[in-house]
Amino acid sequence: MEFLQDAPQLAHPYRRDRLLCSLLDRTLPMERRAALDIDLDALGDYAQLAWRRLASSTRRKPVLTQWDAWGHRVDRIELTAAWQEGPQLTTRHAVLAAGHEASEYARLEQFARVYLYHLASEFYTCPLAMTDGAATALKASGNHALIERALPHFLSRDPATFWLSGQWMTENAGGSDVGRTETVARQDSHGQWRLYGRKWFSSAVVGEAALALARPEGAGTGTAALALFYVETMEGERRKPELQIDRLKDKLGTHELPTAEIHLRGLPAWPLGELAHGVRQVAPMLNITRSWNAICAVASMARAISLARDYATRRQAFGRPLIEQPLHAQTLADMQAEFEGAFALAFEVTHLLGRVEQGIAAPHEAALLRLLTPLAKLWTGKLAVKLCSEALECFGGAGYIEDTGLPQLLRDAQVYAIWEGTTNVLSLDSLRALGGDGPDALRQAVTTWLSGNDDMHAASAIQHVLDAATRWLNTHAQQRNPLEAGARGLAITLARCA
Ligand code: MFK
Ligand code: FAD
Repeated sequence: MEFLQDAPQLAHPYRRDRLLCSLLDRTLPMERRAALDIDLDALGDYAQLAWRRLASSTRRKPVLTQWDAWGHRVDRIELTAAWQEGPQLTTRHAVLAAGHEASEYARLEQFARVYLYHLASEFYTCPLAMTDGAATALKASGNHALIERALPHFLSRDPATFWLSGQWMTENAGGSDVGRTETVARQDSHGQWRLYGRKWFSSAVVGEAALALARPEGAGTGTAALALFYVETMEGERRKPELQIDRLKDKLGTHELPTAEIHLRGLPAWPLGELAHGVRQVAPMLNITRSWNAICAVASMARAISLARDYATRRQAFGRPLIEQPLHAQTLADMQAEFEGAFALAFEVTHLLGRVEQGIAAPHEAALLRLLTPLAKLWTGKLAVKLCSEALECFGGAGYIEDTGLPQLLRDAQVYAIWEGTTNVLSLDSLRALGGDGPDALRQAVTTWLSGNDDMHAASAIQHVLDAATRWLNTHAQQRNPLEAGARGLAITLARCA
């Protein structure tokens, strides 16, 4: 009989995830832990089902139809099955709404759901992240009319009323440097603001709303002159004619996610707050989507390692299963160690976020959250690519073959480091955060951690890194160029240390 290799099987992503289960067991009060179990179990089941479905599916890209047979502009997008199931699953298991409950654990519990749902969702988590960010930015704006209008949709637990929001920032002239935004906001004769311009990347183009940066007509140049607007995209069942989808991007990965180039031709818009400092107003959104990015990057690592570990028990080489080859086992162990550090950091951010949002965090925890958010995003983004690449190699040639479903892991992982602020931009953002109480906050966190921990060796190593970082920051405080040139090295060091 000819030899046939067993395919890797996906262990239950929730019940077999030692890290997630032990984090939740030791952090959550018993009743909350028990209540959460049902959703996590169901999302884990869905993830397993989606992995099996991957093997038999054919079409993996959304399709845009711009015109109907009679010449009407329709801009209709057909979505993949997972995307069509997205609103049902999200609302049934409160993937988004749970994060806005009044509990310090709300964010941790929400992100446990996100972690399990992400890969099965085929990056439906991308617009979910932006919707969560929009809800958070709206709350921070204190704009009661918009809060009453949009939040019941964004946080809905009913698919019939659930809305997605986009985040329209990037333009041709600048994605990192949004101060170069060319989109103009102009008031019509009725005093209604309308947006005119082109947004170069819009990932939730099927959403019902968006937050968009635009320059009020006559305002000056640069970042501070930008305003932040809320827009709606649909008129009943039809897309508003003032929003045109030019085309869907042909991307390296995230194929199921419809990322579009769009034109705004007078789309009605409402300012969230003052008609300036739009980036300051959108910052709460950025920090939320960056937390999602970190958790989703960690979810990609978990998937890659889980499959590689399983395969190592099924594949034989040189007379024994790969898992019994010392060097292969060591390779997997090294991957696991890096993954566990990233997991701990990303989930620490979500726990801090919950405490800060509920107003129960100590001041040093708020400063710590501000610093750890970019660090977690930038470090997990890079690590996901490295670990997914390593995991593919664990399958040998099979890891390079499309219909194993494995190459997609690597292609998709590449996006984590690019969107929501590239590694460099986030390294510079960490400098922004370090300019405040960042170093002291880290130091205080270490002291607090030490009081419940007797690992003196780790503590002194961390203190040593913090001392070196503080000395370096002080030395270069007045020299912007060397400070920026070293920002990535500093950020990665601090992230690993954290
Ligand atoms: C599946 C995983 C889920 C992920 C989904 C993601 C979907 C993808 C969607 C996108 O990619 S959306 C586009 C994301 N774009 C970016 O992230 C932009 C990247 N560029 C930056 O982050 C720049 O640093 C930034 C545009 C924010 C600012 O650059 P500037 O022009 O140099 O502005 P400036 O003057 O430094 O900052 C303006 C204000 O914002 C300042 O406050 P003040 O007005 O009070 O002085 C800053 O302190 C504040 N700020 C900036 N970043 C902040 C922040 N405040 C809090 N937190 C931050 N992170
Ligand atoms: P640039 O800003 O031109 O950056 C080019 C390079 O220069 C990068 O390596 C960057 O790190 C580096 N760089 C820039 N400034 C500095 C500096 N000061 N110091 C050192 N290095 C620097 N955007 C949205 O608004 N909404 C969306 O829905 C959305 N969806 C996306 C979906 C996908 C799949 C992708 C790939 C992108 C999406 N984006 C979206 C855009 C994304 O946020 C931007 O591509 C990203 O912020 C980078 O901007 P840019 O492409 O203009 O690159």
